[in-house]
Amino acid sequence: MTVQTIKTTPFDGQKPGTSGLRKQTSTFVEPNYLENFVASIWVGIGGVTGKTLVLGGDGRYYNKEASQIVMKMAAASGATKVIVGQDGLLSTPAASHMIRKRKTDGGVILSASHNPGGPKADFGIKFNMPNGGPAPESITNAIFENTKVISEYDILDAPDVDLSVIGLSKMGDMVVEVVDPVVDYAALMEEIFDFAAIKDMFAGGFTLCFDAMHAITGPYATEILEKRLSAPEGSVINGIPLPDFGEGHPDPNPTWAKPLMDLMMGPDAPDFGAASDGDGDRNMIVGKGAYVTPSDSLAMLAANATLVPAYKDGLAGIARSMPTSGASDRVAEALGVPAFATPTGWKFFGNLLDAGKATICGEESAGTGSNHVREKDGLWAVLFWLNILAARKTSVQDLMVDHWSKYGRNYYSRHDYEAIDKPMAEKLMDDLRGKLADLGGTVAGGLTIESADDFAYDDPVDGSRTEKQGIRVLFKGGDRLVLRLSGTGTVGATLRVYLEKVVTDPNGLDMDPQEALAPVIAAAEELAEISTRTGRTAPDVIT
Ligand code: VG1
Ligand code: CO
Repeated sequence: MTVQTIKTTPFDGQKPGTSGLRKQTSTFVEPNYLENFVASIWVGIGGVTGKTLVLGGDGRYYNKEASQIVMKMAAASGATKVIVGQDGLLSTPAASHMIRKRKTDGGVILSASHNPGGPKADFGIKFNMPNGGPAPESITNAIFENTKVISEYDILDAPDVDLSVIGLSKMGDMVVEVVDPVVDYAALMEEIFDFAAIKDMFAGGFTLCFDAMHAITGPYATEILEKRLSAPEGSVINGIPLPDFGEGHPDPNPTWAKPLMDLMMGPDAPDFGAASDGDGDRNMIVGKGAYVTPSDSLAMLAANATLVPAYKDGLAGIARSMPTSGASDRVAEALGVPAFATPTGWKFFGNLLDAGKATICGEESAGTGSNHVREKDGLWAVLFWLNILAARKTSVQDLMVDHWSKYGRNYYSRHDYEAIDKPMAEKLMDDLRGKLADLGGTVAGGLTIESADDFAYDDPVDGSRTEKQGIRVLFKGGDRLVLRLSGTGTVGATLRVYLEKVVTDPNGLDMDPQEALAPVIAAAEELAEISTRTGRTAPDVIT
């Protein structure tokens, strides 16, 4: 087995986005495309000589082939060991846990998360640090810089390792340990939650439907919900991971998880519904006839956290991404703990978690997590909800109503305009940015603007500053509009418009969210001319 040094030339656009590098699969399979990026990861993290890495992916098309390439490149560059999930599988939270538990030097996750999979869809890769969290911008920038100048990379000329068999083998001098992807993660969940109480609730007839959307969470959900917690067999649907996710779009929101939404809003709804995304780090929570917005879910988990054994002593703080609604801020205030607002993407929560400043974090895009790992965690959120329902012996609907009556309600929605022309989208943002300074005191959609800015984040732990993280328009009375461009899309640009209205009047807690938000929606149109510029009459996705 010899190390081959392969000559290569840079590819344009290998800049990691919100969560790693995501491109169309057809791009990733081009000769040297993945290899250039992997070699640049090695450079960005200061080399892999003597290091132990975790490797796993969400099972999408090209996962297996890419796993072999990553291992051969790690071996060629002197890595000591790679711990890899059986068949190359690991959910993102399980990978984060594995990195931490085994005290490794980080890990490579092969996933494009909620983006569809298959030869005609998307693929992705990201690096997580020894703390288990996504590489911060200092590292992703270093990786990107190397992709621009790369001229060669090393790869071992070796046969593939059989990833279907659990156990130890070697690739050159490097040890390959194939591990069960589920066991350690399931054990961690048992440590965090009151499994006995949840099990009793199922024994008492509580029903659930978990839609794994043919993505990575299936094996985890089946093991934990059906086997360990004795939820009735069949509670997990679409539980077998498929390379193309059954041609679905594994994004757990009311648009893409429509069959589950229809079930939950219909006469035969079980007590609880949930779905997860491609790589298992997101969650959608639905009660019987009651959809929980992710921003509300974060607030409700935080407000009830002491019912969960792992958080019984309370929370150090609550962190949310800036576009996420302020519902959790009011819980933090009531609990007397700090509230943080970070840019979109989980990489910004890591420092707060590591420093012990925050215990629970969440994003409006259906990501919630805690200091148990350094990623968002879909199944963890589901178990958190189940633990709360078991402890409070209540329904999702009643818990929501109770929460709003105590804290008020943040009506919230996100409107996405997908695959729009990129230069046009950038001009829309630039033009709006240019107007920000003059918006204070003016009226849009009948609402008076209090202030407007382009969000910049000063990390309270390492002092780094991240700019241009979304345009915020704050209206008098607390309503809010946020616009930003997605950093995970692979075709054109995706414009995300985040809408929020706060109501504390007890008589105003039962409105239809889109109706409640109508003035903010009108303001968005007036300020950013979305329909005129995009030519779209309606968003592609409404969450
Ligand atoms: C989206 C979400 C963001 C999330 C990111 C990765 O990013 O908005 O909240 O952290 O996806 O999630 P963007 O840049 O497209 O808005 V995952 O589960 O797709 O890795
Ligand atoms: Co994901």
